[in-house]
Order: sequence, then structure tokens, then C-alpha cells
Amino acid sequence: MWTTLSNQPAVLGVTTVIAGLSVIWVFRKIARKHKRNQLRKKWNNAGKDVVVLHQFFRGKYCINLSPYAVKVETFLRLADIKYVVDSEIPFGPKGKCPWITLNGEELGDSELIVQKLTEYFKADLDSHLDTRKKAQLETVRITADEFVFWLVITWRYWLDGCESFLKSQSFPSFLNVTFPLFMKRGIKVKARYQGIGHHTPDEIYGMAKRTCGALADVLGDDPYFGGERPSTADCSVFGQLSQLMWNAPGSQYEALVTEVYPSLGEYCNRMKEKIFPDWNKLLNPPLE
Ligand SMILES: N[C@@H](CCC(=O)N[C@@H](CS)C(=O)NCC(=O)O)C(=O)O
Repeated sequence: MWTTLSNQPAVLGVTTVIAGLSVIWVFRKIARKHKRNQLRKKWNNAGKDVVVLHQFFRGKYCINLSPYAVKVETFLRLADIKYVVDSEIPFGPKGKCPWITLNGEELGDSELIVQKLTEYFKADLDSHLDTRKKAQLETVRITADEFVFWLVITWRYWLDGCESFLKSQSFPSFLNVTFPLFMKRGIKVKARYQGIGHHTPDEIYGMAKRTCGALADVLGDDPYFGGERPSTADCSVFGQLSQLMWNAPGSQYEALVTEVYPSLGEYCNRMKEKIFPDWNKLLNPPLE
């Protein structure tokens, strides 16, 4: 026996605490599963071919803090697909936000969602583009979804410690304190794995500036990346740029689209006005 009589109460105490925490953990898991099942019934009753878009709560200036949620909502509107929003369960089958429920089927990942909706609703936003332009816009989309995203979140959550970002959200006070604590560390680790986290803040800003410059050059004098009409790639670019435009108040990252490359800021406003005439009403709190 490895315990002695003198440390038996301590061992008993630790065992009791572990057992207590395990019971709480199991109950929380069951409660969550039950809640999700209840909500699932509600989502399944949204109506045939009505998309339930699961995403984070709305922000003060931008309709979402997730660029991918803005992307999917933009696509839904451009494709004229009926949808309702759920913000109770923002993380989906792949542990990421956003995700959708369509006719009882759950689907994660913005890109797979857009592909599925394009096929299912026969809603091709790119039918006016030739093969070469489509290919060019696919590389623009990948730049936005897979590179701009990392630049922005590395700065937002780690380098800036959530300071500018929190000004753009209506979080309850306890979250304003706890959110930076876990996000700063979490994103630092992820950014290191991705690779971007090994660069200096100046190098990361330099990359963001060059990428925004390239996007501004691709846009040129056109109103949208798709030319006269927004394309699928516009959903992604708008999703990512919306984070600089509205979720980075007073920062040098916001200035990238308002001062350094103002055509990108004008583009954001153009997309907002065309696709979300009710933008201000969607905000939290709504703007009159
Ligand atoms: N490739 C995914 C990325 C989604 C994603 O990374 N969403 C973020 C919020 S903006 C998220 O859920 N992060 C939580 C995590 O990575 O654990 C998509 O296109 O939907």
C-alpha cells in the first residue's frame, strides 16, 4: 500500500474532488446533448429548404465576428435562399463556426456549405464569368479565406490582445475579461502551428499590407471582384475585409482598408449597402 495513515485524508479529499468534477462533467455533457436535441427539433421545423445558419452573436458594427459567417450569410442573400439565424450553438459538426442545418442535414465549413447550396439551389453566382476569370477569382478566394484570415486573427487575438476587437463587440463584462486570457494563448499556439506566428508584428503587418494592395489591384475600378455583379469570391473577400473595416476600430489594420487602400473600404460599404440594406438593424445593439 503506497499511502500512509497520515496522508489518507488528503488522498480521500482529492478522490472526492475528482469524483465530484467527473459527475458534474458527465451531467453537463448530458444536459448539452439534451439541449442540442431539443434545438435540433426546432431547426428541423424551420421549413423545407430553409437554411438555419448557426453563427456567433452579432457585433456592434459588423454583422459577425467570424469572417466565414459573414461569407455564408452574404452568399445566402446573393443566392436568394431563405434562411434563419441561430446563435445558441455556434460551433458545428466540425467544431467550427459557422455551420448550417438544411432539411435536417448538418453541414460544417463555409466552403463546403457554399458548394452544397450552389448545387442544391442551382444558385451559380459565377455564371457570368468565363473560365479564366473563374480561376483567377478562385485564387482570390483562397487568398482571402486561407491567408487574410490568419493575418487578421493573429493580430486581433494575439498581437493586439483583443483590445481593438473587444471595442467592436457587445460582450457581457465577464467575457471582456476572460476572452483575451484564453484567446491570446490559443491563437498564439495555432498561429505558430500555421507558421505565421513565427513572424514579427511588423512582418505580419507588412504581409497584410501587401495582400490588401494585391486585392485592391485585382478589384481595380470594378464595383465587385466578379465585375458588375458580386461573385462567389466576393462573399469570401467581403467576409474577411469586413473584419478590418468594422471589427478593428481605431487600429492600423482598420486603416489598411480606410486609408492605405480606400478602394477596399468603399468596396465593403458597396457590398453592405447592396446585400444588407438592413445591416444597422442587425447589429447588436441595433443602430437607428
Ligand atoms: N475552414 C472553415 C474555418 C472556420 C473557422 O475557422 N471558424 C473559426 C471562427 S472565425 C472557428 O470556429 N474557430 C474555432 C476553432 O478553431 O477552434 C470555414 O471555412 O468555415
